Amino acid sequence: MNMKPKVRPLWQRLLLMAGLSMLLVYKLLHLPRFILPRDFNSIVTNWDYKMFTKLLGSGFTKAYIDQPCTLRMPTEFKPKADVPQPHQLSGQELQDFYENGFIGPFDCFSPTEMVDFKEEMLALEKTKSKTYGFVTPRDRHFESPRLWNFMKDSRITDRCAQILGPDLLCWRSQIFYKGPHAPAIQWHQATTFIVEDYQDPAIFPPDRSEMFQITVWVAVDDATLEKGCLRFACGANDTRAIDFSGDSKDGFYDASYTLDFREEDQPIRYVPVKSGQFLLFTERFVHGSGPNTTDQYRLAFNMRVIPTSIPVYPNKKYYRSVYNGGKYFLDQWGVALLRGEDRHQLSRTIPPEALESGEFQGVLRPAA
Ligand SMILES: O=C(O)CCC(=O)C(=O)O
Ligand SMILES: [Fe+2]
Repeated sequence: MNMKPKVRPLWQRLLLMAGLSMLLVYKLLHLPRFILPRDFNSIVTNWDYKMFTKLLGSGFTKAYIDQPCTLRMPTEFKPKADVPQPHQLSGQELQDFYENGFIGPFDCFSPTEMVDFKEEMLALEKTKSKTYGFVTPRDRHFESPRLWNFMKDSRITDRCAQILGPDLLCWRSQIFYKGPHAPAIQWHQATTFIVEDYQDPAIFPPDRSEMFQITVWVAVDDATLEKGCLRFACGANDTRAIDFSGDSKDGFYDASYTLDFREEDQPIRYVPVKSGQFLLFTERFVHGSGPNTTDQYRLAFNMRVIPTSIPVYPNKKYYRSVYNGGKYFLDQWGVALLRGEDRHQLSRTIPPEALESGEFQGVLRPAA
């Protein structure tokens, strides 16, 4: 399903509601799914009852932004991996991550290192992706060994390991170019990334109430308040609904909606990040970034990090993106091992040599 369109005419909504109600009955009665076309099968399999009732109850004007879940707080804040002392997170930092949704900024690369990397990123962002065949900011680490080397820097990955465990994958990266006077990035959140096509999640954590993913966000330029640095709604980790009947002026790239969320309900933290520093945050918390009110652009990149025990896009050939419009075929996509060892081998994987050279060399496939 595509979340992009505005609310449809009443007759179409009635038809959609009838169709979705049938799928709900199908799910309730546990009828055999294999006879259903793939799209319907995916909805019956992957949608929670809450997702059905939100969309049906609102007359097709509201939906959960992603697969709904609430974070379970750990009973103690202990690191899940041993790392060298300079990269160690304190118990307080671990607790802050769970409570506020982010930690940092941490110093990492020098502004000088960022200077000509910036030129490479800007050029890459404008060219067609060899992986997907069109211009997209996604997954350009497959083509840029320098970007890949920054991503797997131990100052970053050791910190992630203390939250997620020692063996880590990156399943997606993205370049974030925010042009001069670009608008805010709408308040948003994501859990398993079913948000892309509302059929299949991208990632399949065994327990959604755990902390199963980290976003690493690296500032290539200074991300000041004026240039639209990131902002976080501290504590807002339960999955919200979006209302797509309104006429939201803000957006998240190609998507337009209003999140069921009020800024005054929790502290909002604006987090300026200097060139070469990074933040760790969790996409499940409500976050966004302010407008760029300056004449200069703001450049950053992010990556999504998970433990190797989580499968990504199993049996999925392509997905359609709401946010970065387009049909993303996955035959040249794979996860990339950032740290440790991948003992599980659950997902298609880009061979390390390909990441080092930036040349596509096929994708390693999990055993059937
Ligand atoms: O760079 C931004 O402004 C937004 C980044 C973001 O939302 C993300 O990395 O998940
Ligand atoms: Fe985000």
